[in-house]
Amino acid sequence: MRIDILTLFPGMFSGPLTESILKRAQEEKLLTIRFHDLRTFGLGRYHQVDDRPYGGGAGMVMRSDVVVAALEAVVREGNKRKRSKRNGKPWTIYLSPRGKKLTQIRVEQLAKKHEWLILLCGHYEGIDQRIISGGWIDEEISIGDYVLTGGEIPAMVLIDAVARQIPGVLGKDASAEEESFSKSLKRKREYPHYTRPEVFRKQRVPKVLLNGNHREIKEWREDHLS
Ligand code: 4FD
Repeated sequence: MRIDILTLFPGMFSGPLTESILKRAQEEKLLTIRFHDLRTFGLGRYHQVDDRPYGGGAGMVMRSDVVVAALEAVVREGNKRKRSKRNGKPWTIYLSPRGKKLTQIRVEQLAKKHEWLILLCGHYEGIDQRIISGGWIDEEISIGDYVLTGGEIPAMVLIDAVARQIPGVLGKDASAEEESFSKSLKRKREYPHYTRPEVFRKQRVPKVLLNGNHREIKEWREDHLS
């Protein structure tokens, strides 16, 4: 999967995407992430990307001409590379607190349906509405009902959730576990988990989990679903 990120703060992404599982996924070319600094497309001497809202009010709005220039440049560049591979069309997502709430179901659909995602991270009060009404955005997504200073952290959440659905990104054990966890999420029921040490601050792991009797363990878990 290829993911292009349009952001005013590409530096914010350096941490989480270059560690652990996401790092390996990129090394193994299962995942390619590219960053695009929106300021590069800004206008004039100060590379202006935002402006005052028509009709007045607080805050600033990201300019349609700047954002669309960036989106079109990213699509053009993406189409040049690796046309041989099944690149498909990009699916453009705008991260916004007004978007549709992200769920595990939607994460799984995105990973399955799209080989190429473009993520637009908004700032200020948001983006000019004509970017959305003009058809440059396929989907507006929110990671939850709260407001953050920008769409960067939501973009990272989305990337992490989608990346671990790409075949080969998680180890074999983890993906088997994933399947049942994902199912359990869907019915929102879960059994308690334990790992070493066997005794922690005087609390023991339930004895049944230590005896290796899989039928008894299965029963115990069924009896202890949340
Ligand atoms: N809950 C989320 C996404 C973005 C964001 C922004 C309008 C503010 C939270 C558009 C206002 C974008 C979320 C940037 N905060 N902040 O997914």
